[in-house]
Amino acid sequence: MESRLYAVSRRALMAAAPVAALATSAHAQPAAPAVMVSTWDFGAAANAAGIAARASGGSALDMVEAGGRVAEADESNSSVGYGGLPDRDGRVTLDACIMTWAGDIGAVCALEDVVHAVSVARRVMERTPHTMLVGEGARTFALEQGFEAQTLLTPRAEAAWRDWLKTAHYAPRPNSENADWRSQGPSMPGGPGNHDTIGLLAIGADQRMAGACTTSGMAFKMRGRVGDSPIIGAGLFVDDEVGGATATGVGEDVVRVAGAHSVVEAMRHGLDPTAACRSVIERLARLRGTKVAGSQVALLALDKQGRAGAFALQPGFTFAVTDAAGQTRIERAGALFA
Ligand code: SD4
Repeated sequence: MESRLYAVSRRALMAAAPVAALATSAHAQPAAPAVMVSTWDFGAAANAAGIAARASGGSALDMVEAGGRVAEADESNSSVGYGGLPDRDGRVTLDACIMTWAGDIGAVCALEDVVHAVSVARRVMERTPHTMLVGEGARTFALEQGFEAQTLLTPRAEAAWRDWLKTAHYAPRPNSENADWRSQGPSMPGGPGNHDTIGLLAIGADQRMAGACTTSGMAFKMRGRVGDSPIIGAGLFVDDEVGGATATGVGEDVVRVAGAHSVVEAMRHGLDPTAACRSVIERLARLRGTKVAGSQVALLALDKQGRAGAFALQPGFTFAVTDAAGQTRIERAGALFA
């Protein structure tokens, strides 16, 4: 794997240092075992919140929830929670799921008006006899649970949607989550936001693992469309004997190969996290051939030993890896179509 290692102090991360700031402080670090990983460079701030939760006695479940909430609350992130780009009808709809070491799971799909979808997913897990609530039912449940209703469509997201309406052409662009890709302007792949999703995996101080995934889904998707992110086994899977995995990119393609579950099974059979992710990306490419030539799918894994790895269809996927001391490095995954 090609990797860029950026040393970042926990304090800087707690201040949610912009990822551009990370890029200027590059120097290689000996890699300590990771206790938290998350997708994309915006995962650095999420990991900082997770590490803070761990330091104050929180479990792996608390870590991934805390991290997911950071991304959900970040207005500048056009792909998760508040500020997320809407569906083609102009409505922001959120998908999220969460999974523990014990196989407890909860998920929400197409949740509207409630920003912390990851926390609603946790409530579904903890307070209902079910594992997944969708649409109006999810919203009603969230409000009953005391979550506040708020408008998630920001003026910026609305403007992007109105601009998109001029052509109404649906075309996911790879890697738009990355600050460095965004800064290269709209002509680059990944210019204007269309992909999204933060996937998080953590190992608690008690060595138990949990994961979460939260997204506003593909920008300008059809109303009612659900991707991989809230689907256990596709966008997220954790097996406390082995490790966990999460996915980002075109959800339709992740679901086809049960992405996260397939990665965990590959690790169970002895592959390290990078090789496990690679094996599933290669399988997707064999299955779909030229149909995935222009789209992005990226898989990220963390095993029980604290080894992190990732692999993607296209170059440009980055992920944040944090050790128990709160040191974070941003790595760039290898890619099939590099
Ligand atoms: C989805 N997998 O809704 C999400 C989108 C995503 O990076 O991850 N984009 O299909």
